[in-house]
Amino acid sequence: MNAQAQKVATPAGEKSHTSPRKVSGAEALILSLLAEGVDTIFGYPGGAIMPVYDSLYHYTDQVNHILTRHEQGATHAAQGYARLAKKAGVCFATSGPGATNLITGIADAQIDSTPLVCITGQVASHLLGSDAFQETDIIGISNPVTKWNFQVTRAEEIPATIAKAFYIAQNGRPGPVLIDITKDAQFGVLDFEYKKCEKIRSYRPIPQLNQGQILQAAQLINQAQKPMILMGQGVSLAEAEQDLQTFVEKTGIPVASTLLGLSSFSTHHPLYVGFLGMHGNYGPNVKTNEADLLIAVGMRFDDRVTGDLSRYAQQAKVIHIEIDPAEIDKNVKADVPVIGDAKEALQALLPLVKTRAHQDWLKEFDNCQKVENEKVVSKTMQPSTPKLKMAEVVQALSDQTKGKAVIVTDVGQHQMIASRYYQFDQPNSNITSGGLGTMGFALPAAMGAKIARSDREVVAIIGDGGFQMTAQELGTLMQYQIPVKIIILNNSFLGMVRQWQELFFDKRYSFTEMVNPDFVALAKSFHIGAQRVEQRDQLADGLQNMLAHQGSFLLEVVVEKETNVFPMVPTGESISNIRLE
Ligand SMILES: Cc1ncc(C[n+]2csc(CCOP(=O)(O)OP(=O)(O)O)c2C)c(N)n1
Repeated sequence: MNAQAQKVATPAGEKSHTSPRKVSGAEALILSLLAEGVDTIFGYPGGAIMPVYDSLYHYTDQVNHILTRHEQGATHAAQGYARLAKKAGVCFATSGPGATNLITGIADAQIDSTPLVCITGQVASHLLGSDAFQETDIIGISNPVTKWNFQVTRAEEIPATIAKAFYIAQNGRPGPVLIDITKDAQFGVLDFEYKKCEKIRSYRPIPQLNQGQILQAAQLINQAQKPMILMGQGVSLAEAEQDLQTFVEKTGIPVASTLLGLSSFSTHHPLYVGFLGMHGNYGPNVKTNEADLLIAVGMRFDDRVTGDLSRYAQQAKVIHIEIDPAEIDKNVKADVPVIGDAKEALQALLPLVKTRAHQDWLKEFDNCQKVENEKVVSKTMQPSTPKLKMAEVVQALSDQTKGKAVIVTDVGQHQMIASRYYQFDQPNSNITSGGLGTMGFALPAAMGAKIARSDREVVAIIGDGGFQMTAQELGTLMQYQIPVKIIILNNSFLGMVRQWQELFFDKRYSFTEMVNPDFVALAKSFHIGAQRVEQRDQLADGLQNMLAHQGSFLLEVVVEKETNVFPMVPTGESISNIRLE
């Protein structure tokens, strides 16, 4: 298809027209975003991006701008938005500290393949390199954590640069891009015309499937006696959930999920065998080291999943279905790489694979689950003390929301517990900071997710530590009346670090105990509904109140202070040495 000139949006009250017209660089940016279908921008203004904000003032009936309380909040909100909207999240920041405050979110988006288009203002071109007020080399700083970045110094470059930015962020393996625009480029004048980018000569985002690889993969699948599917976020990014289910049901192969893969396959499905990785389920971890075939779909063999690589699945053949060729053989050697889109690959494999059932092999997973139930789950779910445990809270939430809420987790023990105990029953329901493990992610990300999908219940599950990293975003929830539900699992500790101190540092709790504010009073000061639950018999009602509440609501649940998340693969260990207690 040929690139088409896009219809040009105009400020409220003016007639629309499609022919080129003279606009400022700042207005060209807004028009370009509108041409890309952007409906929401998360951002924070400042001197070097003021012309852009001034243009935005005239377009507020066509695009929604959310003023977050910190630029990091803007990036995480844009990430949450992108994950649920299935398109790039957009954020704005000024130069210098505004731009550097974006970096954590950008790095997070890069490692978790989230499409973002970040726009930063920059000092005027003649000041570049002079240590001008609020000048920072954001191109240099963001270089290692962006899929692409570019500095615009001339107004005329803006439409084509933005078109390229969206194309790169959203195609192939998605990721963040950063466009830095000097103040003179924002003030400059150009004839505005917008053409969407549909191709870049040197970049082929979706590699073409190789039929030979597909045939080889099908052959291995048909011969395998103990095959396992390791599903990652690539399934959701390719919107291949249904294709995976069809493939699984035909081949009878058990499916395990990485942290970011969760919710792409129903946890209630009989062929779902659990969560992989350091705090994953017992069965899928140990059985990885017994399987004769691993079919990795859109996952990258992260070290949290593989444990000691030299003892990882040495006995297994590996089929790696992956869109990014750089992931092939990076950590685990693929016997058969299938480079391409997960949906296309699964569809190509489907007619070539035999209908099978792996009853004996599945029974082994059932047996592992029994061991895990006895050693871990039952102790957690039938606690011997009056103190609430995180897992009970997550289980009760799972029951009350029937596994259909969007769960946004922060980082720590609560994240692992939520991932283990929430029973996802609907795709696209899990948003977390996986690769970077960024505390402070969940509150703003939940905000963005709710804006993207107001029809879905969005529940953020956060530790008392992580909550305080971006708690100021309660102000954003208040200002824009975004009805996000927040559960703080308060153990008055940086729980996950405390767990490591207990297990590996002889209980030297060095700076992990926290004295916390009154979270309920804090939420109320932002006019957000709130309640504290301390007793088991208050939990069900507390959750019900939270879910029934019309606006945003913060439920603080005081949980056992010193509790550990098991199973656990100690760092550097083989996944076969997973500890149950
Ligand atoms: C920005 C950032 N700083 C430090 C860490 C290291 N870290 C990982 S988990 C954790 C503790 C989290 O504590 P809390 O938020 O209270 O959650 P809990 O583990 O108690 O559920 C820390 C400090 C991190 N992941 N991110």
